[in-house]
Amino acid sequence: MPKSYFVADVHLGLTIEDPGRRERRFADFLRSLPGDTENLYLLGDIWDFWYEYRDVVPKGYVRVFAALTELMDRGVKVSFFPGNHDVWTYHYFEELGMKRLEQPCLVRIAGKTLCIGHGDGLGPTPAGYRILHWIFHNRVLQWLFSLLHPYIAFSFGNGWSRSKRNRRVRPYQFRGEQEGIYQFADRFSRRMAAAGTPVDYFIFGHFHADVRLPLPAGGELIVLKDWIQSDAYACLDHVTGILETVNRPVERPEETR
Ligand SMILES: [Mn+2]
Repeated sequence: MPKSYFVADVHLGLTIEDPGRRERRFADFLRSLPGDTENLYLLGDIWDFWYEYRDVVPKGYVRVFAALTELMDRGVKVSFFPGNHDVWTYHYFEELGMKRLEQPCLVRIAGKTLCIGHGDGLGPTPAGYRILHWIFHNRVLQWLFSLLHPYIAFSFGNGWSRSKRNRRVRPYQFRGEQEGIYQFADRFSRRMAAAGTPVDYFIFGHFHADVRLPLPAGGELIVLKDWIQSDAYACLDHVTGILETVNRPVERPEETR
């Protein structure tokens, strides 16, 4: 039975918990995808900080790239969205064979309509975030950043990401209907339903929360958990049309002893 998988926020390279173990967990997940997998959607922030130059890419993540290319060689279609931590991908992922998508993206799989993306900046968003988003996506600033020596660029990028993580002591509390992403999905689903093409599933990452909320106009908002303390993904069965979300907390080494 053909299937599509969705995953977000692995934050490869982030130096909390055990980054090496996180990479292995993710590579194991990719390798474990069944033979009838048709699509894999990477919903952003798979890398905690990705910055590529025209001819140079960051070192590391070899197991993940090997597993991804193995999947594509097997015929699985792999698509990715840039998240807010891995905005700066230009050609490399496409060179590997992955398809770049921009959010919010409508896809139709097995008779179901899905609206997918990373989820940052959709719906009402604080002004500070919009400014940061503009800075990150500005071509001139990106070009200026590319003139920095990688030693400086990566100290800056990794430092930014770590400071952002350290400021957040407790996991993010998803505010349900108050959340901009919910309001986006609510409005979008009403418009689509009125046009006669209702959305069945909205699937996003970014919030590091495990969420499934029914929408008033029909359909469901799904937010995927991150990979920092769990293995989390969603799977759409093409035959039944059912979307299953999995969130498996990682066993701590002291718990296995
Ligand atoms: Mn994010």
